Amino acid sequence: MKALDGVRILDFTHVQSGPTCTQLLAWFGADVIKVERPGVGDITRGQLQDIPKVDSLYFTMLNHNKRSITVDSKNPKGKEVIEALIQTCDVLVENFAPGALDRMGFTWERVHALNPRMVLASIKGFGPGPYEDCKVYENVAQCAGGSASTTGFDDGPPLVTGAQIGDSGTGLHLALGIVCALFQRNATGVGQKVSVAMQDGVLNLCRVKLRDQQRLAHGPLTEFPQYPNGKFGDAVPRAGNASGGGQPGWILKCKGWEIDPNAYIYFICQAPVWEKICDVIGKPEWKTDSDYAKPPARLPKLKQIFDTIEQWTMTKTKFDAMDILNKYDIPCGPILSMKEIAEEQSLRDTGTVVEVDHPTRGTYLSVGNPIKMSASASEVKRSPLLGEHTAEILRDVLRFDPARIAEIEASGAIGAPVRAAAE
Ligand code: CAO
Repeated sequence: MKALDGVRILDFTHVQSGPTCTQLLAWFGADVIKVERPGVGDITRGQLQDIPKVDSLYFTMLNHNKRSITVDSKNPKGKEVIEALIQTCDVLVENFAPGALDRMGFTWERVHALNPRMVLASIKGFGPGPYEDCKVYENVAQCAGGSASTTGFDDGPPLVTGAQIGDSGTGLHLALGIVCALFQRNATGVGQKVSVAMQDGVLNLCRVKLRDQQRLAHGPLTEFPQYPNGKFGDAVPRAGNASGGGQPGWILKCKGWEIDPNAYIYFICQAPVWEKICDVIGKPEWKTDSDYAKPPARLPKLKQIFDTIEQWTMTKTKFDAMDILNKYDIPCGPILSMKEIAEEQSLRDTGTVVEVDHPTRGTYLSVGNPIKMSASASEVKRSPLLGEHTAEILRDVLRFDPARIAEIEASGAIGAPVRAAAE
């Protein structure tokens, strides 16, 4: 049994943010029916294609464990199919541009009237306000949510991060909202609207920076590299690789850094292990020197301290440094490349990195469910081909009879279902 067995999702999502959400729900056992435009499908099927005419990794890695039905939701017969799906499903998830679902005729009032138990879950770029009508992609959300202005080095421009905090981060938030709404429905019997704006999702992940904005009113941010010699303006500056928490940290070079762009380690000068750090790096005198012994005394000298520690880390590979530092409980982390992560056996063992077989692509690597549950194991099943399950959903989920299916097919509302080559 899986946690969300019996929950059926009408998945109107596309690109990354929404599909992340519905993929998670599918991993927990929900029956996710992805609605796609006939002949076109989710635009990501054809984006960043590495193999011609084969669903891209962009698509396959965000749409595992789902079924695909092609329906033209603007065709009257297609609308009938969607309405029937709304009446059969528990949740409708969408991340269209603002107003697109309403223009299709599926306003909250209409959805609620068709199925009062349905939860309608939406992602938009912005919440109500000056930008509510804007279309938004990942990096726009990172910029508007406070991430870009606080990422990078002080003497450089704002930077976006590789982690997809705008898209995948917002999908995660939405998934939690959906599960909560379903939980509430158990008590009330009635669905509700759940909305997450990408700007809000990013800001939620940048909460510590809004913390720092308020600390700034009371003096310089002493853990930032700008302290004590640089200038602080009236907004939180970019902190380089400084730690966002109360323990100073920085990225330091390791052996081989001249040729390997990832020969680095993140090193945290955690106060409780300061004396061990001093011993490991060969500076035992710092243990008793009043200029170094206590955290406040170290704050103005962090650059010099990290430079000294780096002299030690540069004599070790990042993995050797990690082994040594861990023996002393000194918090640190190697900078792992995607190649190293892909090859890491322990991630394969836990199902966090999985090999998936696909009928037209062959085998590829994906990220499995990072949330592990003891009584709801996730198995990663390949993404559906475009319209692969159209016939089965009309027949088995909606229980339409052959005559009705023929009528819908003749209307052009569902296109031509494609079947898996290997099945
Ligand atoms: N049948 C018929 N029409 C369909 C359909 C279907 N099955 N599925 C989608 N469409 C139509 C929509 O109704 C819409 O038509 P109208 O503009 O006439 O109403 C049209 O396809 C395009 O939808 P869209 O505007 O959402 O798509 P886009 O490619 O222009 O914009 C995006 C993409 C992501 C910018 C926009 O959807 C958006 O801002 N979404 C909210 C924020 C979000 O999730 N962003 C993350 C994207 S991942 O980086």
